[in-house]
Amino acid sequence: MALIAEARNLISKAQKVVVLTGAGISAESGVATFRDALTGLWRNFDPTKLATPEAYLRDPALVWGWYEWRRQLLLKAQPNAGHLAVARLEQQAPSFTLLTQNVDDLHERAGSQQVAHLHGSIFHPYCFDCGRAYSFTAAPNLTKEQKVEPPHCRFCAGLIRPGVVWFGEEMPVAELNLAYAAVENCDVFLSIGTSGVVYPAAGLVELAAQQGAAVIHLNPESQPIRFAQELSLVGTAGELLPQLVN
Ligand code: BJW
Ligand code: ZN
Repeated sequence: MALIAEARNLISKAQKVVVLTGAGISAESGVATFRDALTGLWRNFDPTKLATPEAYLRDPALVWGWYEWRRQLLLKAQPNAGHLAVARLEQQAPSFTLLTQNVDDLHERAGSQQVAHLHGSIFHPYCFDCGRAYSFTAAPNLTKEQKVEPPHCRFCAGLIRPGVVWFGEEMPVAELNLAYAAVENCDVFLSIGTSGVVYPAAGLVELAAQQGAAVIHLNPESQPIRFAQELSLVGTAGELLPQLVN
């Protein structure tokens, strides 16, 4: 059986489906993937070096400017056929959990009802000191590599920070628990557009395979096969997902 037909068959028979998405699902919406950003407009900066609490405290205006610029791009981006297919799958599967590593809101805008954001949201900044949420007022209007002074908290004057999970920071407990519970007894685990290098999210694939789920990767780069029931579909999310979901 062709791999795509095999994957369709596994998904249509599954009682419980878990989907894990990474930056690749938003690539066809014009959003640079995390590691592709190394060659993008902020090419003079390594994203893995900007996405840490230490980097932010060292140069808040640089890091806040990077997030403001990305927020500006996201406000103009639209969900693509991949996000739409994931939203349809949520309606079709008897039990469904969507876990995303993405800090964008394109799944929600495509119609997904329940989205667990493992790495937080670029649209929900909060105070570094007291933890209170901060509300944006207007969309930024930035050119590339522009520093922007971050706002301060109106309650305690602390520095406002992006609402994302940086390297060395703990993932939100509720989302992580939901992820582990969903993976524990799923039949199919669909991993879409992620390089699978960032933990603990990357470890969910192994957990799913170890408890007997079929693992399906969807990525333009062929993924190594490590488990008995593991398929690697090579192609983009926007091309392949509509073929997997009616
Ligand atoms: C397409 C496509 C198309 C292209 N269609 N596909 C165990 C082992 C080793 C290290 C660790 C470990 N446990 C923890 C660590 C340390 C660290 C880590 O994992 N480091 C590794 C890099 C080595 N992890 C952490 O620090 C985590 N925290 C933690 O563990 O805390 C423990 C703790 C406990 C108690 C107290 C305190 C702490 C936190 C990790 C947070 C990650 N955050 C980021 C930044 C978010 C904010 C932002 O966006 O700026 O999240 S990093 C970045 O990577 C971002 C992403 O969500 C994440 C994953 O990237 P993703 O989505 O896979 O994107 P890319 O770009 O890597 O890949 C894109 C893929 O798409 C590619 O495969 C393309 O081929 C594909 N693609 N076009 C489909 N059209
Ligand atoms: Zn505060």
